[in-house]
Amino acid sequence: METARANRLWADLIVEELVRCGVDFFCVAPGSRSTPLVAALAENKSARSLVHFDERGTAFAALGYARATGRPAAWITTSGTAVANGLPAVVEAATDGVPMILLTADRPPELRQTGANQTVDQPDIFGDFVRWRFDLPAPSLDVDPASVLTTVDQAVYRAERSPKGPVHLNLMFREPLIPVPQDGEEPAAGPERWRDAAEPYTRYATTKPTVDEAEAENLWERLRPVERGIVVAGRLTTRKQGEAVEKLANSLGWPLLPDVGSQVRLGGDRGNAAFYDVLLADGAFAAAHAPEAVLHFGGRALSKRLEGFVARHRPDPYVVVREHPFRLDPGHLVTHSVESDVEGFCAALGRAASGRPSVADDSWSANWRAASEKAESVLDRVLARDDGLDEPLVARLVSREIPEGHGLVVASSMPIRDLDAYAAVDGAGVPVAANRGASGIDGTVATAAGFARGLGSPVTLLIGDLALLHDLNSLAMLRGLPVTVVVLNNDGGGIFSFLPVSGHESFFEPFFGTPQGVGFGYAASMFGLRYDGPETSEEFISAYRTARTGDGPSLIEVRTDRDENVAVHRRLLEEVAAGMGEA
Ligand SMILES: Cc1ncc(C[n+]2csc(CCOP(=O)(O)OP(=O)(O)O)c2C)c(N)n1
Ligand SMILES: [Mg+2]
Repeated sequence: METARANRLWADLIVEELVRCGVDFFCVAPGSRSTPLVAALAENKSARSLVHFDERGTAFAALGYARATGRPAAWITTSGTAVANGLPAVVEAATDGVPMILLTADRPPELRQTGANQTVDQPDIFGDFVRWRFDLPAPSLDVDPASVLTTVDQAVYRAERSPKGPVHLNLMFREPLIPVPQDGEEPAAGPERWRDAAEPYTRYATTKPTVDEAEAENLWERLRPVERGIVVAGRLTTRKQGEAVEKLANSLGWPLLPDVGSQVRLGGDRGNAAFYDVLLADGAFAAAHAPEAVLHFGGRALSKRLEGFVARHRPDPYVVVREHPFRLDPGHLVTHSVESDVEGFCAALGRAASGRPSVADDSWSANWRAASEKAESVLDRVLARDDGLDEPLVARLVSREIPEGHGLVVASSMPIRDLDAYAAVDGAGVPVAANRGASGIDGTVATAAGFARGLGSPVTLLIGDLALLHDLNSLAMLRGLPVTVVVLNNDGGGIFSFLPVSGHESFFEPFFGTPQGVGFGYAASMFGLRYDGPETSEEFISAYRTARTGDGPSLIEVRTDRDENVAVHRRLLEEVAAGMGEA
């Protein structure tokens, strides 16, 4: 009975200490070895949970939750392959700096490497994708319970401090896993000073990487003589960060190129060069707008054209500012790398610049802005020409129709590229989440479920058919959540039709196009989602408006054709280039 009591005590300590540290959302899949943790969770009044049968989905839900709140969620699993199913989300979280607490139940040492059931070598299973890992001993009433608390405190700190990311606690439990309730028996208790408080046992002071004022001054010395610089807002985690970058760009007089993940691409400042990706497809524009310098904030920007454009012109200085120490320089072009919190850096550079103002060429940023506005008006004109639906149009309609206060999750592949390139600037400035650390097409529905739980508001998910099939079972997580899934069903991997391999007719279709010939109406009814299949933009707007006002989940399926999609994209870029020529 001692063992069962110790299991319960340690599980209670772990769950309660996580809650005290601000980690009060738990993503759970059923299993036996994790019983003590789940029992503790179920009885903790401040803890909330999301329960789903697939650990890959619960891990991505934890990721989506952290993307919405900036705080880690805890992921609870049983032992064995259940743990391995967390790897895709852990890879994404590690690559994109998203905090997460992984609590994996395990068998005790005497059962490891013995052929015992559902027992695998799991303490180091996530390798270097976790910021910290710790293999706790099996619970025992002989071990100081404070050691459990300090371990949890350290785990949360390591997940949340820079570089943020996943942290793994492997938790062994010996049977019996849970005490049989006994009348009048006192539960085993934690340390006294902890029991009497509501605080974590060890409080960690929060830290942020900040830039030294002298460094900011030096940097400004290098940037000040630049007449033609650009500011790139890559993937940022909050709208406040995006706005700080916008403000800095405006005060420098440099145009801002906002990536879809910058939190200011949608509903951002009208002065931004929001259509830079479309503009850079125009050879004449790109040749006439070579930047001398680049100031890049946050994660990688999505646009391949921007990457190529910058690589061709080799700007110097090329400054990268992000909140982690890792290299962000696939083209090996960066001259200055700054690890700093984004808002702090913008303020410091703004201060440095206020004494010695920028010499930026006014017509330079005015040109970018005017060209971007012109590009958008051409796009509107071309897209309005026929009333059928195509993929760029759906991305544009979603960006215009999504209401303030909602959230948007975008899948990898064409949906995020279309939103990046074609989203309207006059829509709502909603938070945008996308798994672009490792750019997987997996776990996207689950990410949207976690994002909706974290925001506590309705979410739209824009996704391709293969990405939706890949995570189909996560539709079960949407029950009761106001999530609208907009699926662009082009019957396969539409992105591959843009690549040179599409010219290889002998093997392209079976190995890359991979048509599945499915419709999502049956999936919608299987998982209890409202379903619509609009064919015109008017029908789409009406279906979307109905869906987004509902309390529950909906699925809107738009059927498109992969070859036609390539033609539509080509036509749009040609018309914009022609329109720019006229201007
Ligand atoms: C987990 C994972 N497997 C494979 C890929 C490679 N991949 C990138 S896009 C894509 C096709 C996606 O198809 P769909 O979701 O229908 O979007 P579309 O390309 O049609 O816009 C694939 C397989 C990936 N990024 N992630
Ligand atoms: Mg597709």
